[in-house]
Amino acid sequence: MREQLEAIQAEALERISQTEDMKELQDIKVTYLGKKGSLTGVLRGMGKLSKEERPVVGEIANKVRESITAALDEKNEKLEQLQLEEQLEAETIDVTLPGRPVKVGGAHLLSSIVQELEDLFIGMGYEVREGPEVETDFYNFEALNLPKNHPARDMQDTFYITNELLLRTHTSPVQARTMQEYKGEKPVKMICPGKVYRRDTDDATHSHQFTQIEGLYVDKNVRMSDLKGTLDTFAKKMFGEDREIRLRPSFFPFTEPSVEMDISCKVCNGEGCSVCKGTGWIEILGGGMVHPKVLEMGGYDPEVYSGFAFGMGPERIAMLKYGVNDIRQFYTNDIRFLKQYHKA
Ligand code: 2NL
Repeated sequence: MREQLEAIQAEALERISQTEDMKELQDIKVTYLGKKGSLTGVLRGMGKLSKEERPVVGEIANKVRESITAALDEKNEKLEQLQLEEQLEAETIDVTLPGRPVKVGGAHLLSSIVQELEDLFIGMGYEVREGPEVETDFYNFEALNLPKNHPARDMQDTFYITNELLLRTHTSPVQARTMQEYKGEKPVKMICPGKVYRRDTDDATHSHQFTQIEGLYVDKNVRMSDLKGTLDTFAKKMFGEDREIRLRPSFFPFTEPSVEMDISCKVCNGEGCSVCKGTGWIEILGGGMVHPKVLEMGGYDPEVYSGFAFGMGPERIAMLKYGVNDIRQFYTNDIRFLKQYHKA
C-alpha cells in the first residue's frame, strides 16, 4: 500500500507540475482527492489492514494528501498570478494618447448679439421681459395709438389669424402689457427682445420674420436728453467709443416727438463711402418720447409721468457690425456662415 500511495503522489505531483491550465488543475484535484479519487480509494481500503499497519499507512496517506494539496495550492496561485499579468498586459491603456476631439456647438450669431444687447441694457438698470408672439389686435395696435383703420397700420403688413388675433408686428405689445401690469404705480424700465412677423417678400434686406429689441423707460421727469444719453452709451458700447450719434426727426404713431438715430460710419469715419452711401452716417434705430395716449392706455397719467422708447433690429446691428450682406443668412443656417461667429 505504501508503494501504491507513493505512486499516486509521484503521478499527481508530476501532472500538477506539467499543467498550465486552471481547469485541468481542477480536474487533477478531483482525480486524486475527490470523493471518487484515487487517494480516497486507497484510504477506503485501509479497513483491511492490521491494527499495527493502520497508523503507519494513515500517516503516509496524510502526508501524501498534504503534499498534493500544497502542490495544487502553489500551482493555483502561480496560474492566477500569470492570468492577472496577462490581463494587465492586454488591458493596458496608453494615457499619453491624445483624446478624440469633441465637436462643440456655439451660439447663433443672432443669439450672441441679442445676449450682448441684453447685457448692455441690464447694465443700465433695465429688466428683460418677453411676451406672446400671437397677439391680440388690442395690444399690438390699439394700445400703441394705432386704432382700427389708422393709415399707419398699413406700414406694418400683418399676418392675421382671426379678426382679433395676429402675429405681432413688433415687440411693443410686451411693453403695453407691462405698463398695464404695473398699473401706473411704479416706473417701467425694460427691454423686450423677440421674434416679430411682417408680410414682406424675403430678399437681402427683408424677412417675413425677424428679431426686434425695444426699450421703454417710463418715470417722472424722463426727457429727450435721457433718451439721447442712453442711445449714445448704447452706440459707443456696441460699435466703439469713437462713434458719434445724431438724431433726426421722424414719425412713429406711438412716440411724439419721434427720432431716428444714426451713428458715424466706421468704415470711412464720416467721410462718405459705399457702406454709408456717401452720407458718413448709418441708420441704427428709431425712438422717441412715448405718446401721451400710449401712456394713458398703459395706466400712466401723462401729466405726471413721461417716458422714452426705442426699437432696433438685431439683424441689422449684426449685419453692420460683422459685414453680413444678406439677412437670409440668419435663417438659412449654412454651417459655413454660422461657424464664422463661434467664439473659441
Ligand atoms: C424701429 C422703431 C420704435 C418704439 C419702437 C414704443 C413702444 C411703446 C411706446 C412707444 Cl410701448 N414706443 N416703441 C418707439 C419708436 C420706435 O421702433 O425702427 N424699430 C425697428
